[in-house]
Amino acid sequence: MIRFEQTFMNFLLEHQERQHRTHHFLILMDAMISAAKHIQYYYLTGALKGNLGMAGAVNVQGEDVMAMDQIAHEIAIHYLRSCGRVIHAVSEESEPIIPMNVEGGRYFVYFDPLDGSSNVSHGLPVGFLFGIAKRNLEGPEDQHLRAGNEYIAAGMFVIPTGTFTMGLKDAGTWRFHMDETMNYVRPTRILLPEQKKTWELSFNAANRRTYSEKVQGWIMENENRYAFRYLGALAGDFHRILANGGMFMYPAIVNHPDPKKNRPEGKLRLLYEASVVAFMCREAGGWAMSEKGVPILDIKPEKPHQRCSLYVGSKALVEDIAQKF
Ligand code: FDP
Repeated sequence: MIRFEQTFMNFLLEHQERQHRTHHFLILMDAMISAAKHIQYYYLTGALKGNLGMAGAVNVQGEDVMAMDQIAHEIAIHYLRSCGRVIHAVSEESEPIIPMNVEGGRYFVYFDPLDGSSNVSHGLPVGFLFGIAKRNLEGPEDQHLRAGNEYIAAGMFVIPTGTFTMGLKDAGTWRFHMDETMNYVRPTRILLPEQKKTWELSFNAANRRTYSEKVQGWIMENENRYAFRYLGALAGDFHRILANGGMFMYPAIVNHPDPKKNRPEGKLRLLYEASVVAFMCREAGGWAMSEKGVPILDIKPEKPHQRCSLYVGSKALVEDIAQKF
């Protein structure tokens, strides 16, 4: 007997029909899925074919080699543009906002096509993260940079592991796995576990002395209570937090011995990193704050590549550290 699993597309079709929605969002998500599969294919085969390298590198045939993040960007742009549903895209790999179907599109897409770049040369997991907001269909449209609480969906592909997690506004966070035919299947609803037994902390421990004294103090008081895990790719690290509970954090760097290396605004990008995980976290029953004491989802972006500090995960932990800010 063949055992069939529900596919992502079928799951989404049911969701849209239940909510009496159009099929435009399905067309957009079909483009996202195609892009993710194509990026995964390159990631798995690129090194063998001599296609991966640092920007500006040259392969053994003397041809220019594109960096994997540039390849991933071009793939994502191709599919998003050709689906016809995107007004503007913001990519981590492009300084300017990228106009697409400005007149007829319905969605704004903010994405990082290859997050966790230090893992690329090891073939270890990287992420493709995205947030989606919808055009104001009733009135004039002047806002194309949206706060996370205006997203309709946000998600992340972990590449090449083959998992895909997506939060849908007021409809939960769901995880899918890639099957042998490269279909994302088996929707599983994710809720952060209440039980502290499995909770983990995830941050770059090498940076801890560069954090504010308050944050360092909280770490000292709490670090022995939880397991510690850090992969160095937000999608992979946050994947674990969603399943096990706990907190991922990338605090502001304010005490670096070389003051030029301080990052008082934080390192991660609001539109396509922090807001994306914060959205999925909210839909899974969790919470996310910045060190300025503002919920991540309430931060209104002023520029496309704005940075912020990030504390995301189980509500009790995020609220606890937020009392120190
Ligand atoms: P990277 O710079 O290696 O692309 O914002 C990107 C990010 O990776 C996240 O994916 C990751 O969580 C973090 O930065 C890793 O930064 P550190 O190396 O400073 O820990």
